[in-house]
Amino acid sequence: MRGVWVYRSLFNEPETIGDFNRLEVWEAELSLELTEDNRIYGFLGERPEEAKGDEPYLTVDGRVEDGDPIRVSWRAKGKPGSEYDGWIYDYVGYLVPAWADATRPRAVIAGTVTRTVAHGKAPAGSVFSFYAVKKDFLEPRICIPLAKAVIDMMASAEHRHHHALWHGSRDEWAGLSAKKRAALQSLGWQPGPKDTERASLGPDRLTNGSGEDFLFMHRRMVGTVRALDPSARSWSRVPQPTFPVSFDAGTKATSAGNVDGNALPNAWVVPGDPNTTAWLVELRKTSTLYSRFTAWETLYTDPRYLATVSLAELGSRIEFTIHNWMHMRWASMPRDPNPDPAEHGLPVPVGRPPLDFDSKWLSPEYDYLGETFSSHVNPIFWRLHGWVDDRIEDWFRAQEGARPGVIKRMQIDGIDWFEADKRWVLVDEPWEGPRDLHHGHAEHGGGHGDLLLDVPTMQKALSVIYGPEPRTEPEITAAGPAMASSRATATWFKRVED
Ligand SMILES: [Cu+2]
Repeated sequence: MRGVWVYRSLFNEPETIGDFNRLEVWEAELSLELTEDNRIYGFLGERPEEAKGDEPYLTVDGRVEDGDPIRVSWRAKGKPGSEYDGWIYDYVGYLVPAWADATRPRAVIAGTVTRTVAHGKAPAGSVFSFYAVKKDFLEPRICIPLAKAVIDMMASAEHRHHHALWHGSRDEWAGLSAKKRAALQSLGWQPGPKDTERASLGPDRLTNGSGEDFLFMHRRMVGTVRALDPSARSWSRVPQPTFPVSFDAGTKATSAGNVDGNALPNAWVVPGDPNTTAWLVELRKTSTLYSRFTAWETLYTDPRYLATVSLAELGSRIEFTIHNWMHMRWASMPRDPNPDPAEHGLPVPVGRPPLDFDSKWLSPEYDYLGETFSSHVNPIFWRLHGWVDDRIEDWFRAQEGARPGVIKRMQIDGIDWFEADKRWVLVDEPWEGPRDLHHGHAEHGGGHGDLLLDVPTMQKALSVIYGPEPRTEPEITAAGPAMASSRATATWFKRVED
């Protein structure tokens, strides 16, 4: 029920009239929000190109009742002081059944409406039919787009493969066989220095420095994007729920459904995976926002807590709690980016298979927040990672308060960072991926080379991680869409209890 609908009401005309225009009563925008106790509320009104703030509309208040079909009823009342003042209409509708074989299912409410109170020459007791058709979720890429330079860079094959492989290598390392580890090492894609790798999900994840890798690598990404697009700003706080439409002065029709860019997309069903499906629902509840997200945010901004943890522990805890949960709360169901109109936009509820390297997935509209190949193409990623990055300075201030002068600032490869001291900062060279030691930038010093972003090599490394066991030698098979992986959701941001 959540979302924006096109509402259409029709006369109950019993004779054939041959002209559908004569059946029209009203076409308007219906917006609905659903609470956890099945109350619905919202607006019904005509949406101007740009609201002046004095438009009439009706406010909607009602209930959803479970059943087959689902029943929905509401009363709409005209806005006081407007030309709809005093209007009262009552509605009963049903969510029409879905066809199992429908290729492009769309939610529709069909029902009946009555004028409960007369207004003007319109008598009470008139009855009309209506149906409402659900609009697509207004994606952040449309309502709060990133600068073209950012999209071009982040949607490139190099950056997509780098982000996917960087996360995949450290997330999967602890569970890889010796052969797979050797194969990744031979490609230079082990997470961290060879033989002292830093797995992000191993038993020592809070103390091995992987959390510093997480904060450092994303600090560079955030800096790169802000240099290209200064409007890519942080969430200063985890966004509170807001109503997805507004009739306030200046509100543009193009923002209806996602007024501030932070609107929550609906959950979806992941076939064969009831746990993930339930998690997607749970994540979107306001009660989960207040219990989980707010509790984490309070902890990770509390100087008393921040003064007690190493940067590595903080990074790892943030990564696998609020960070992963923010990714999945704001993720909207992935859709096929295939330019062929027959395929384009079809639901892909399990997302891109991790070894499907078809060029269609490079399309800028493939910006699914739930996997690392695509999340950083989504505008929400930069708000979310801005929030994560701001915790680094909170941590530094808390450390300064508790033990002034102990943590020393320094730059590493052009990134503002901290000197390793084996207690509060564990790693002196955070891991970003393999580097070309022969072609370093002199100004970065320290003999650090450029990051190696060779796509065929990165595809081989991803095939090691997500593909079948290598045979005897660390010899790699060519990657490609034909190489089916059994790990359909391996690259999703995970639920890790902490
Ligand atoms: Cu990332």
